[in-house]
Amino acid sequence: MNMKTLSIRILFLVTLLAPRFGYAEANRPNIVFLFSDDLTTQAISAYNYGLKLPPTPNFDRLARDGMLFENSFCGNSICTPSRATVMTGLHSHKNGIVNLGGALDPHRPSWPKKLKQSGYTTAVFGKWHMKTKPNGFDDWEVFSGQGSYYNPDLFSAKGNRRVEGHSTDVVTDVALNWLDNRDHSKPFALLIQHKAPHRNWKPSIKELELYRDMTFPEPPSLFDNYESRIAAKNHKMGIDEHMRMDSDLMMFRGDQANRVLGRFTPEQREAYLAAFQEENDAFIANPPTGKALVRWKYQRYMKNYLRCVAGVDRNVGKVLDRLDELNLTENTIVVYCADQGFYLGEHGWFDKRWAYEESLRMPLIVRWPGTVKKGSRSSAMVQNIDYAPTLLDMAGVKLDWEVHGISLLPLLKNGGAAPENWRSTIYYRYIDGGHGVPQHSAIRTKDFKLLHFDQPRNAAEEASIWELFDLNQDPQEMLNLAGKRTHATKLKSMKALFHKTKQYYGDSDEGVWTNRRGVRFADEDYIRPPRPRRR
Ligand code: SGN
Ligand code: CA
Repeated sequence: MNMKTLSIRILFLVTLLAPRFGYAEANRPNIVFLFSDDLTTQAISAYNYGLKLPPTPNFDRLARDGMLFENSFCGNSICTPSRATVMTGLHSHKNGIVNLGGALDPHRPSWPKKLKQSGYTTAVFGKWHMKTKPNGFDDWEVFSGQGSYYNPDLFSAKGNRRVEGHSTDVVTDVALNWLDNRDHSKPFALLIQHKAPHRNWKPSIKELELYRDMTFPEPPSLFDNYESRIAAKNHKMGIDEHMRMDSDLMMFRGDQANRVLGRFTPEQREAYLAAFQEENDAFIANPPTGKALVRWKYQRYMKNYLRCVAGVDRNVGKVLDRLDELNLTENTIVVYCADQGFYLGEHGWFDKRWAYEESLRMPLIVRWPGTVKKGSRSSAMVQNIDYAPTLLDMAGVKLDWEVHGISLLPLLKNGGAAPENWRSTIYYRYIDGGHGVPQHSAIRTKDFKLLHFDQPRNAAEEASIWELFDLNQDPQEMLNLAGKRTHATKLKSMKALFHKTKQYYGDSDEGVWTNRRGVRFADEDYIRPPRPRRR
């Protein structure tokens, strides 16, 4: 046998036996999936919207070392539905969760489940929010529902416990502890899912002093009058009318603090009261009214929201540092994203839900040393339906169920450039109905957006069920062009594209969209079984 034949035989043997001894596993990339709640692209300095908001050094560090997706969107801008899409690769009308109250079918395929089946060790910590127990994970410890900012209760297969501290720190620490003690013979997928910066914005005490003397720039549409956008007039998510002074803004009178800070330890409460005392006293002594009050609320909102973001950013840094220390950086894919975007005062709003830009966008940054070009940016249209096929593709695992999404691996390998015939339209559908946001579907292309409100709530809405925006001319979406003669041809072609896209994804205006209550699973499938339904 010559040397060449010998080495081929050895190689063959190694390939055959390696999986049994775990060698091949060592080369499969690990995955750290960092997910936060309601953390919007405007708040991430790497997205660079020129808003002069504080820098986010650790998100920026990820972007510098990886790829940032500039045109990343969700398919339904609300928590549970978006999370179900991330897990399954399917839009809401096909994944079983159409609104906030939905529960994930534990028997459905998902990317973590598939990774586990293929030899990964998998774990999820923090905000899960899909009611049923996380399935497809070796370990999980999650909140039930929204979870608490302070001293959260964590539920696991072993029961539940309360952990003292701020939820962002607690979740990171629990996750990093798992990382240290995991099954080292396998590649891992670790999902670290933060509650912050979800309402009611309660930053960690570590961040309470940040931005104290700063005045944030106001978005030009803070005092939007919704002219030409009839449905938006009936919103219930205004900073002026719907944001609560006590529980949302920490502006306490009387004994309100005791109720709002009910879960806090005496020390945490003391730190909170001290941090807001002076400003609150000044407010009570001379309460602003009208527009001045909206401005005051906007500033307080921004400070607390951005302090929560700073806490997530700090914890992202902690995770990246730990990967460095453990020598895992080179062979670990880090994905950062959030479940949807959010309004930071644009249109006078907080919250999300609308197919308008700020809540339609979804931050997405991917680092994979050696594969993803450092500091690259992709302008391709990507959506949360793409995550499941992408993550499996990156791990070399075959997808074995039908998804709506497409793997982003070719883009990741190619500096962000999309293959020919990449999608040029994304599809959106929202039905939850909370915060006065009516059911609507939408499509977005690079240059235009079309919204369709299919459940008008009054005659005025009935007369204005289509909204068309020119995203280049009007990036803030202030002028609905649907009724304009100048745009009649554009409206027609966008409507045709809308129907085609809806059909392409197998959606229709009937059926599952009216089944808001979803399927009821066995009691033991739930983190906490729901109360029996009234007849
Ligand atoms: C809570 C919030 C709402 C928010 C939903 C959905 N109210 O109900 O403002 O829209 O969650 O958020 S709160 O006063 O209880 O915070 S989601 O991120 O879970 O979709
Ligand atoms: Ca959310």
